[in-house]
Amino acid sequence: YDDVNGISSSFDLERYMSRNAETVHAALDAALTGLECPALLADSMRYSALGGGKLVRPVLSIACCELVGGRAAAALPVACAAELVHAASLVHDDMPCMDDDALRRGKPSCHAAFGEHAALLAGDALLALAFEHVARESSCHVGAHADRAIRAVAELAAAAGAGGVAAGQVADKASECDVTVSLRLAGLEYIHVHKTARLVEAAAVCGAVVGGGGPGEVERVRRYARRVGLLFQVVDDVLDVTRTSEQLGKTAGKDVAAGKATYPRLMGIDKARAYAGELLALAEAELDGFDAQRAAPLRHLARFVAYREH
Ligand code: GRG
Repeated sequence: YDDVNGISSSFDLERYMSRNAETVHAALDAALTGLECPALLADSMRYSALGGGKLVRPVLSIACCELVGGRAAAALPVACAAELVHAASLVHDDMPCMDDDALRRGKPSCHAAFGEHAALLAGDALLALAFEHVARESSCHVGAHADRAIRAVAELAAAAGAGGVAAGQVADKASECDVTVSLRLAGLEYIHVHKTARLVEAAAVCGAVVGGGGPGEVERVRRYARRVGLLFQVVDDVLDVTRTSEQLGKTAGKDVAAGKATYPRLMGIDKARAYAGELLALAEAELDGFDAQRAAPLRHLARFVAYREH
């Protein structure tokens, strides 16, 4: 351990991510196997939920469960549920009535591959499956903590709905047509906190809850994850600018090209970078009271989000 931050320099984040992502992928695959529904619905759901996402939210659930002393296996149902909500939101986000994207993760988006009706319903069904999965998995094991599962379902539902992702998306869409909203920093922050950070936060909180974390621990996990979620977006905006100028405007970042509000646009690139640094420091500070070894994955994850180059 380096004695400044109490963090192992030998910790291998890539290995930790890929090992846990593999476990999550297998569990998601199982949850999406044997669905009793028309093949079009089952296929479009599987295509969208198993289609090569990085599985950051589920790995975060597992890391937060382990942070508070829980076993990784206890976090698997909520980890899968967080990814299912995320997948549902991406399917709907790509639809013609939203962002109208033909590509997702380098492949045809769900509506491009299966048609609009199927995509709308695949999103609906993935969202419903998220909650069914947690409820079902938590009621079928001896010694399962139903109280924790109920708290996790409430947390995830709050993050997906009117207090989270859906609200963020409505605000984002409104800002596209309303110049005054799109130019205000508070408006931009509202969009990212709700649209992106809230689900990252819920994934982390659910992990800590099912891991048996106490109220204080869960709150520190919440603040850590909210900051990392926002950090992800600030860094994304900064990278969009660097990528754009590197490529001399050849293929400008989508948001920049569309003239959307971004952190560098509203505060300048240097201040946006400084803000990212602040968010990283604040996120890491929330981990200070935890066991250094258990917190190592989360420290490395926050730094990875901050320092990634694409
Ligand atoms: C169905 C819950 C629900 C909501 C509908 C369409 C909509 C309302 C919300 C859109 C939410 C959205 C697209 C947020 C952006 C999230 C984001 C940062 C995506 C990129 O996340 P990564 O990098 O993606 O984790 P991968 O591909 O790795 O999964």
